[in-house]
Amino acid sequence: MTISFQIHSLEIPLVRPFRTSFGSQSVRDVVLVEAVSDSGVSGWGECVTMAWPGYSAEYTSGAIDVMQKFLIPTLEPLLETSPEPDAVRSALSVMQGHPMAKSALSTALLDLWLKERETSLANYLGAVKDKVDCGVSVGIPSSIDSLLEEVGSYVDQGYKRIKLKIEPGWDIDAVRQVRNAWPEMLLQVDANQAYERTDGAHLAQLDQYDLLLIEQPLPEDDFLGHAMISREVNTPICLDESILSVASAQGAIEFGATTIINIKPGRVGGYLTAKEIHDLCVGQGIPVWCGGMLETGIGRAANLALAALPGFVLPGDTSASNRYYAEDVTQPFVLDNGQLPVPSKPGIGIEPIPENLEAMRTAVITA
Ligand code: OSB
Ligand code: MG
Repeated sequence: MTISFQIHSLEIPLVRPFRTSFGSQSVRDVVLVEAVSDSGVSGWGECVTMAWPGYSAEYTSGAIDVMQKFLIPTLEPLLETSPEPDAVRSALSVMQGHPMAKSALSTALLDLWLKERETSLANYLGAVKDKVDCGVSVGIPSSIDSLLEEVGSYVDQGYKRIKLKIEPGWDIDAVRQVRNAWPEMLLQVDANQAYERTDGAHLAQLDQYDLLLIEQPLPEDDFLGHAMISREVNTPICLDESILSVASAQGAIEFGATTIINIKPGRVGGYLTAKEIHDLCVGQGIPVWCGGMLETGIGRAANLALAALPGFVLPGDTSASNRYYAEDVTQPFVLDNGQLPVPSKPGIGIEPIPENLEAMRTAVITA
């Protein structure tokens, strides 16, 4: 075998705790996958799992386990030379589920493959921009005062869109206060599955605040429920957790469960499928935007390439490094006029800084 993998586990403190309807975190435990060729070149991919299965069924130690026990052995016959991206995806498709683990491995291999071809990920995917507009996702804070303070600091930094995390008990009033303070700001909310089918009338109270969208009010598998909510609420419904494949995107659109889609490469098994969902949405007139999973510079670099495709017409959760981390594992991404640059170097266009990787690392496994 000429390509081997190193699975790096890191712990990086968040600049402020991030609370959503599914839980709170103050440290990001990150897994970076490194695909090492015997000519000494490395490709990198980030595994975006959370430590616990609160956002989706995947979780970090489970992802490491499935990579080691099943996914890497499945890829082994392909690793004599740098494999074609499509071959990697079809090999991994014999194992069910675990899109985030698959995405981390396939992105590391894709980065390596693109470096050999001296092509950037942005170029490979069909990017049409060299900078992208950035939004920011605001966790559920302890009070309205701290919400207004946090939003104010992001507005001052130049973010082009604010997303508030909501849950029952922290929704209508929080939105009202932010809307009153910033009447013109692009504003949207994300419920992370915290509501029920019967909450349509409640959520319709948000219609008066001119939101871009309401993200994922109901559980992941409830397409019918989202279609029911869409009939009661005028604000567009946008699915995140429910969109796991091209087929689920197609189904959700047909069903009337969603009119805008949040694309996260980790959630759909990698950048090839993310691009296919983008292409489907462009064909159907469905606007898309790039979601985030509190990535380090490794995952962020690749997301910026994706967000530069033409269908990404809304600002994404592609915030600057300092939104999350006092120090990133890579050179930091710095906001400039509400935008981040799309990396243009070969592959994902960035690598960990060796000293930072070592300082943040809690474990490394060779697989
Ligand atoms: O639902 O979009 C989400 C973070 C972790 C898990 C799920 C979500 C989020 C965010 C933050 O909203 C996005 C980011 O800034 O990376
Ligand atoms: Mg979301």
